[in-house]
Amino acid sequence: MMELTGGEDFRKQQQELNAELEAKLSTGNLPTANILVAGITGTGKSTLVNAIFGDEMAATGTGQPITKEIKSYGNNDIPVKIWDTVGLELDSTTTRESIRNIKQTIAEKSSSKDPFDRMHCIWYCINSGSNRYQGVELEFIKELYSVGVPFIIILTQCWGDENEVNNFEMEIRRINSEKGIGNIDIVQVMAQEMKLRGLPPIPPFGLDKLVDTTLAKLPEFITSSFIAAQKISKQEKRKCGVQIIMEYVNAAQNGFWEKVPVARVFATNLHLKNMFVALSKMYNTVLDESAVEDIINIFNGSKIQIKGKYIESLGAFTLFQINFSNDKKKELQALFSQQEEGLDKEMSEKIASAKAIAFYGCVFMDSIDEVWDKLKSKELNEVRTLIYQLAGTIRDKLKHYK
Ligand SMILES: Nc1nc2c(ncn2[C@@H]2O[C@H](COP(=O)(O)OP(=O)(O)OP(=O)(O)O)[C@@H](O)[C@H]2O)c(=O)[nH]1
Ligand SMILES: [Mg+2]
Repeated sequence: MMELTGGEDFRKQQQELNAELEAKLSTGNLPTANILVAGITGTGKSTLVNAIFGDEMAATGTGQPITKEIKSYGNNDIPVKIWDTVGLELDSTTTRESIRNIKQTIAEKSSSKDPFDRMHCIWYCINSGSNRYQGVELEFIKELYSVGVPFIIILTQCWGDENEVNNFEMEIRRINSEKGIGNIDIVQVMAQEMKLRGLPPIPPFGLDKLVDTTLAKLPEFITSSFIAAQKISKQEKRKCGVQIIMEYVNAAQNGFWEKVPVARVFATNLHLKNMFVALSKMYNTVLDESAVEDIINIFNGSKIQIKGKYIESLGAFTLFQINFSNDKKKELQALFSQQEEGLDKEMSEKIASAKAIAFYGCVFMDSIDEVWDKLKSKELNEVRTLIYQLAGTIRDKLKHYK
């Protein structure tokens, strides 16, 4: 009986969290995912964080000392906060005390009533070349793992002999199971290109695997934040982008969130703008509302505007070029197969806005997707360059449909 109630409470809480997440997704104001990065000095924690979330993460984020051992950093544009454990040394006499303090901080955070405030994942870094997994480090992992936060071991700087690294990984697994620590995920990573004298550089690898593994372990309500913050997997961003578009399409079909009389075209534009901002944030660009307005104005000022009937006939075609999950595709197909003639004015307007939202949403997302590949992250941080690039890409796409 008790268990059933607990289960229902849990489900209810999950539903509430998911509803909250959906609301946040469509505004682009995502909650912040908390990730603790631990491991001894010099294993490559900062290098890894920068590779996943971009250099500006650590550069512009003011590190805030939480305790003697933990510093947190992040910035308002990235929906993730990194909790960095600094300066641990395996042979230091104070290490045990440090470990205790770190564990306590996480445990306190993890008992927070607000699930958004908890620690959502721990990345524990071990240098793949260290070839030892014992003593204080083992204790450290055991302590941290026992808090119950999703936990991943990362073997960093994997540029050495592949067999050796694999053997080391197996050794870690063996010891973990022997010590009853559990079956912890282990990911081999090379966060940054490695240059060795006289040899071609070894490119980074494993970052995508780390993103996937983390996504599989994170509580669902925080996954979109992590997806928006990371710079590795575009595919995941796309999935979330489709979700954002669908929310706006559904809202448009229902007459948007609030009733907007007559000025339907403007209403569509306003919602278009909000959708573009949400999509931009998902692709970690610096486009804010006014930048998006600039882009929309470029098109309002140009001759490239797609008339309703073109959207009608070309919308479906466009959508098929975009990677959608099957059920979303069916939803959009159904939308575009709806005829507006014969419907009353209000209904036909709703459907027309929904089609416009779907069409422009897909074109915008596709363009941002393309630009994201083309530009280096530094350039993506300059609003003007980004507006210019994006407007050009959108124009090229829309020209197709004129
Ligand atoms: N080429 C290459 N160098 C790496 C990689 N990871 C770490 N390094 C190098 O290793 C050194 C230490 O890396 P950091 O990222 O500063 O290590 P850390 O764990 O943050 O160190 P502390 O903050 O002192 O605890 C730096 O010189 C990095 O350039 C990697 O994936 N590739
Ligand atoms: Mg560091």
